[in-house]
Amino acid sequence: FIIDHSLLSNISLSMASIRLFPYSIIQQISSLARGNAYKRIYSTRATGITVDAPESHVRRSANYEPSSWSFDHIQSLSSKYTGHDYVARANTLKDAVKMMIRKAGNLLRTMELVDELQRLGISYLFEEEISNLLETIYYNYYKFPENWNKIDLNLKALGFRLLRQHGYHVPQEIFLNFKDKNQNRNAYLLSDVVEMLNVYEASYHSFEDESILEDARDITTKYLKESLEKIDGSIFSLVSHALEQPLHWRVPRVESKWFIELYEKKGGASPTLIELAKLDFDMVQAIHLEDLKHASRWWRNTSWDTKLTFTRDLIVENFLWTIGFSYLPNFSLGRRTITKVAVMITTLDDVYDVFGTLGELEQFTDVINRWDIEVIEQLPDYMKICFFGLYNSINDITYETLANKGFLILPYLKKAWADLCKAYLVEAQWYHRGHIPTLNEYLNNACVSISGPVALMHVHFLTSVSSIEEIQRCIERTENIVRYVSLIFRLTDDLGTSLGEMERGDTLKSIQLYMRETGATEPEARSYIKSLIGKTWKKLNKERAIVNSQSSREFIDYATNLARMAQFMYGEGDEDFGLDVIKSHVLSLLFTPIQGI
Ligand code: 0FV
Ligand code: MN
Ligand code: MN
Ligand code: MN
Ligand code: MN
Repeated sequence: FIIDHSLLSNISLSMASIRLFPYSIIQQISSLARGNAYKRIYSTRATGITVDAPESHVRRSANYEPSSWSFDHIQSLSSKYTGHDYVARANTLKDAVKMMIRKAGNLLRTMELVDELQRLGISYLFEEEISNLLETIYYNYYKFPENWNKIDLNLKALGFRLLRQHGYHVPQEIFLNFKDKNQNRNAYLLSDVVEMLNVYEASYHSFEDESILEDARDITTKYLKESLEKIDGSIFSLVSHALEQPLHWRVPRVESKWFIELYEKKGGASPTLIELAKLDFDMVQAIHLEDLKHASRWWRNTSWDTKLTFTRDLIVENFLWTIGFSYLPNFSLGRRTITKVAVMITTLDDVYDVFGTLGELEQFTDVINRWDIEVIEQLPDYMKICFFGLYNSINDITYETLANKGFLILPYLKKAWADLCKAYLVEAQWYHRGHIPTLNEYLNNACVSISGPVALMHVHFLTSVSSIEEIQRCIERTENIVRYVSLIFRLTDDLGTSLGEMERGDTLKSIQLYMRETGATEPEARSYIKSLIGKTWKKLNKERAIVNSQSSREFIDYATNLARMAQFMYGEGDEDFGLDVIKSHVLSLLFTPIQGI
């Protein structure tokens, strides 16, 4: 049992906070009655008093590591890839690529070019060209089944994926008979592997009831696994990368970094595309650094790192999440805001999971609900710091939106934060009272406590949509999307963090609950949770197709990216958030330009 002495000296968490709770006696009795193993001695250096603490007064510690990057280090970061010369060079290259798009010639080369631009992370520079192209291609080849015989399987697959990505409906029947034709395929011609790879990637855009695509996924997965023995070079890298995780599940910025390096090594790549992709990567990274520095100054101003030392100090890691939502230059305010949001989420989460006593948490939740600065007097000092910091930051965000866009978002934000804290409290009550929920009961609450809904509520107001009526409509229509994304987020978080959480003491998470309910072993439970993630992706795909309106597209893409980012941050689910793996991603995505310093 570890007491954080630095906290005790920073904010005087005296015995007064314990005396505030008249019902602590009752809890002491009930915890004794349960023979509670968590009863510990609670001693404060500040007062030197030692008391026999009831369960609810045991302050746990997560023993989080200190931040890997100091404030001064973050503020000292800079990139040379800014300024007129780089912009001018990028513009010249952009014109050259526009010419390439116009002159691509045949359908296959055109589609491959669109795919490459996307994977290189520069398709956003050619949005209009690409959307015109896809529209023409859709009406000429994919919309009408009588035209399907004009294109071969590889083209069907490539087009199917690109068109579904962009919100066009191409039915699964375009792959009718695929299964029969591929029963005995055993040649490993390069063109075959490419074709099977494209069908494989297409199959991840399926909805729940699309069995043709389901079969296509099984067949291509098997084929590609076997092909690994027979292929090498860049096609080997492409196939093994795809088998690790399909393109549809990958975080765009991370994928681009990987793909640019592969594309350069691959023979026959366009030097213009390579140069533009690298230059753009580095120029965009320069923008990210400024966003990070901004967020880090906010973090310094909250003083939370010194006042609330029990919490995670993860400003850089939290910033990395926001690059997952969107890396585009026009999402700067979004990254700055979401970094603050993510920091406040992780801090509140630690208050509820690790540091707060149940009585304190009930009071805190009440204050959040009332959203009233007048009533914080009753809170312990560390919670005053916490609530006041949150209150100020949310008001700042609200004010910024009011001044720039002319509408008042406070009611939406207040509700989203209150819902989050209510869900946190439910988990704290389960834990402290020893209640074990059913998996379903848990998931209903855990889809909120994972913070997807609150983060995405903020994102609604950070897109380029400037009409409050349209945003309002988007909020209503994307409720299911938010729910599915949050479920994927929750399940991947549980795969990645629940072992540490069980050691520290926490409510049982999805894996442990599934094991309890079914008698499954841990590996079985993990594989069940992974299958649930796959199923949820299909629901999400369907919902993306249903909601499909121009003004919600941006939000839907950011939301989908949150699911992707969760899968990226937690890896295969055996690593913990904030560890060395993430450190290496920070260095590679954030601190190191592709073309060198
Ligand atoms: C989860 O932590 C956590 F803090 C996340 C996912 C932070 C990032 C948030 C956003 C980018 C919006 P933890 O595993 O402690 O959460 P639970 O809910 O399991 O306590
Ligand atoms: Mn929690
Ligand atoms: Mn937690
Ligand atoms: Mn927890
Ligand atoms: Mn967790």
